[in-house]
Amino acid sequence: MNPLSHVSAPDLAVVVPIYNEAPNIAEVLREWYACFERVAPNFILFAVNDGSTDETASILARLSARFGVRLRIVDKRNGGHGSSCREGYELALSEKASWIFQIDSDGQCDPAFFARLYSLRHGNDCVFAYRQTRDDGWSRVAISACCRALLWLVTGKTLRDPNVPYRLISAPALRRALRRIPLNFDLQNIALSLALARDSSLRWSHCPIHFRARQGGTNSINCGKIVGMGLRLMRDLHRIKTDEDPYSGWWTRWTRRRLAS
Ligand SMILES: Nc1nc2c(ncn2[C@@H]2O[C@H](COP(=O)(O)OP(=O)(O)OP(=O)(O)O)[C@@H](O)[C@H]2O)c(=O)[nH]1
Ligand SMILES: [Mg+2]
Repeated sequence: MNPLSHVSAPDLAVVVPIYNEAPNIAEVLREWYACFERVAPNFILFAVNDGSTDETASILARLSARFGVRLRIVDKRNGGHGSSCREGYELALSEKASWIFQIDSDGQCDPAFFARLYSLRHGNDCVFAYRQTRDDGWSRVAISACCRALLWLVTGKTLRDPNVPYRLISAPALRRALRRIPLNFDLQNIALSLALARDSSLRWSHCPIHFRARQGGTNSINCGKIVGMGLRLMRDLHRIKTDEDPYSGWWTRWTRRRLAS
């Protein structure tokens, strides 16, 4: 039986990708649960355990007993942040949630800003936070700048913080955008920002936040990994160019033109 069968379609579905976050996950879920219960009590939270090899799975199982049906634990093979978000997004849509909110699971996202961000949904389709101040170092600031430049190059638009893991999207906007993004695209959240920014029918709002440093555990994305991510992004763009699959959104056409010239 679907454990949520007695819960009405949620106003809010929260997607949390998790990989080896044993030092953080209990506190992150505790503080966010308290926040959602106050601000958006008809919510469900998808904790997407991305094949963690530490104690994350057993901690989540314990939390499941404490938090009940609003916590949905999803176990998957490790596929990275993008594939975890994508799986969570698809599940959120299948539960008919009105709004989908994504955060990370290492304690960098502070619930103190959520009430304000959530209140901005009225009359909007996308409410993205932007990191006005942040404690996670220059390399992360540089990554965000690269994402902003890429988005501008592809769409001609500037989003203040295209890779921010603090984003609220209406279900219809998310559904339309995901249709344009191949499942095997590695950096799903960057692709999602591109697809949303490109949709001229959407209304946007932005909300300043402070982004904390990772609360526990070790920094998992070093310079080598960042270069790898950049290379995979280029590979994905190339794959869109050469794929014979039926995907034929604006981005494929644009990329094909660019890579062919
Ligand atoms: N690194 C990594 N993170 C994943 C993976 N799957 C899901 N995640 C989650 O994705 C989020 C972002 O990863 P982080 O390692 O925090 O990336 P970051 O914020 O750039 O780097 P930090 O400074 O280490 O926090 C976290 O909530 C992870 O738990 C994966 O395969 N690898
Ligand atoms: Mg992080």
